[in-house]
Amino acid sequence: MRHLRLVLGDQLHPRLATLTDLDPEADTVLMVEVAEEATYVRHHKQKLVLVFSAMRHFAAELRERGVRVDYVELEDPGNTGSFTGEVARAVARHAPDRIVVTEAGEWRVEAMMRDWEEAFGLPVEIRDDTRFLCPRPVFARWAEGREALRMETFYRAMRKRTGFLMEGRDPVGGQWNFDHDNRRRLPAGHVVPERRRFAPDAVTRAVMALVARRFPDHFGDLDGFAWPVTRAEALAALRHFLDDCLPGFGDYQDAMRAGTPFLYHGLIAPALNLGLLDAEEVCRAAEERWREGAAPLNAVEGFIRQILGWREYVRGLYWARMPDYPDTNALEATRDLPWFYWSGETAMACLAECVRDTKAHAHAHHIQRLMVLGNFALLAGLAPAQVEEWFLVVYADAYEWVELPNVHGMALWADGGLLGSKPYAASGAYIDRMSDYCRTCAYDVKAKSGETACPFNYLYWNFLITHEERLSRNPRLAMPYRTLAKMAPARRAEVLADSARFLDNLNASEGEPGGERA
Ligand code: DLZ
Ligand code: SF4
Repeated sequence: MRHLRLVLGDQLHPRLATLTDLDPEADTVLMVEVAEEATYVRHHKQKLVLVFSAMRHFAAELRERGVRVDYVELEDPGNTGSFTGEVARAVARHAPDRIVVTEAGEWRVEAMMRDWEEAFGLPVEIRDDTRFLCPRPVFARWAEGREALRMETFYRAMRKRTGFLMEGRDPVGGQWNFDHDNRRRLPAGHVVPERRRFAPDAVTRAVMALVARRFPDHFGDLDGFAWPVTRAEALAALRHFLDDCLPGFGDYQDAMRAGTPFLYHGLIAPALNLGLLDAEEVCRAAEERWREGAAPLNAVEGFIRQILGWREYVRGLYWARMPDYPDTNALEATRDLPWFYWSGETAMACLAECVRDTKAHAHAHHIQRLMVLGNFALLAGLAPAQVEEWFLVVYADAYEWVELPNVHGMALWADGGLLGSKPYAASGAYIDRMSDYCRTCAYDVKAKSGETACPFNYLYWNFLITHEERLSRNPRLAMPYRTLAKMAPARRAEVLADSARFLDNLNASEGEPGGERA
């Protein structure tokens, strides 16, 4: 039997299901750089470099292990530019008996794979992606018959299923969740660990030149690329996180500071989502640190909840609800994405800073994404599809399976509460509490109304007023709605007027204080 084994750009794992029973004498591994994947959304330049460079390194490592790899580069003559076109050409070259793949990360790509059996007249075996800890059918069984799919319930089931941080049937430390310990602001003068940078080697530099030449109009800076592109580098990044960041990760997980985008965050998501690391090994490594006494439980539990809980949960939900999941728009949000999401040109210091970080590094951490960029999109009623595309484009770790539930469900509540029990709406006070952004802002975070007031302040109440009918009965919003009920009519009118003025100007003068552009 001659197998053609296709490995996708986000499947670069040494024990990938596609490769387990590989016969080096008979089989060929196919890897293809295709224009369609690079342009179906206009990915950040660093994300393109990351994927192509990691693919080239992975192919070289397979060859060193004696595997025959047919690798098609983006600019190879005859490259058709699509997965289906390249598999067709490879079938003609190798005349395999069967095609073997692992299920795709994105519904769009898996739909292509499902057509191949008929298109090529060959058996196409689509294997389970064993890099995840919750197989799709297990999630589907868990989700069956549940009206709301709450992550906390899923997470506890996953702790029991895998035994991470468990003592028999009970969670270690007597508690499932230590999140309330994880909300500290960064003290002034606190020194955070240096980011571990991986200098581009010759392969990465060649890809950087390719990306600069072929995708000059894509968002993001190329210079400063420092992501791990091999498994060895990814393991070094993981070790750096465990040694230097994990002990402080819990306490400062939600903190933000201008000019300091990385803080105690792992920066391993891009490697994890490419397959250079896997979920089980990172959870195991973090748990070991706690058992050795090298990291506190709140940090380790917080980290494991992100991977074993949240990451597996959003993937399960994505597959359980696709392809219809993005079609809902529960809050009827239709406003166009403002230009400053690309340019960073806004007088709102928090948004400008988060866009700057994103542009420079293809990275922002979860609170920047959720509570600044996502929160603004929610409060301003930006159209979900536009916001979703933005998040998919700009982050090095973003693939649709992880981006869509996070943005559509968590940040924008566009699914009407399937994923989150309430919209994550917050006023400027939250951003001020968790960051130092407001200190340099042209707006006044303490002011509630008028041209110089922090827009988050009136947009927050405007949001609650606009969606009163839909949201006021939500028990998790009882408190703000009680406050709203007591709001004087004149104050309500002021909130609505400030918001209308700001939103009407969003894409013109951007509603800056005094109407000037930043
Ligand atoms: C993201 C990406 C990019 C930019 N390019 C390629 C590519 O040329 N070849 C490839 O195999 N994969 C690429 N990827 C990753 C795929 O888009 C990824 O496999 C799907 O998004 C998830 O199913
Ligand atoms: Fe952001 Fe408002 Fe603070 Fe300015 S004042 S940084 S707009 S939260």
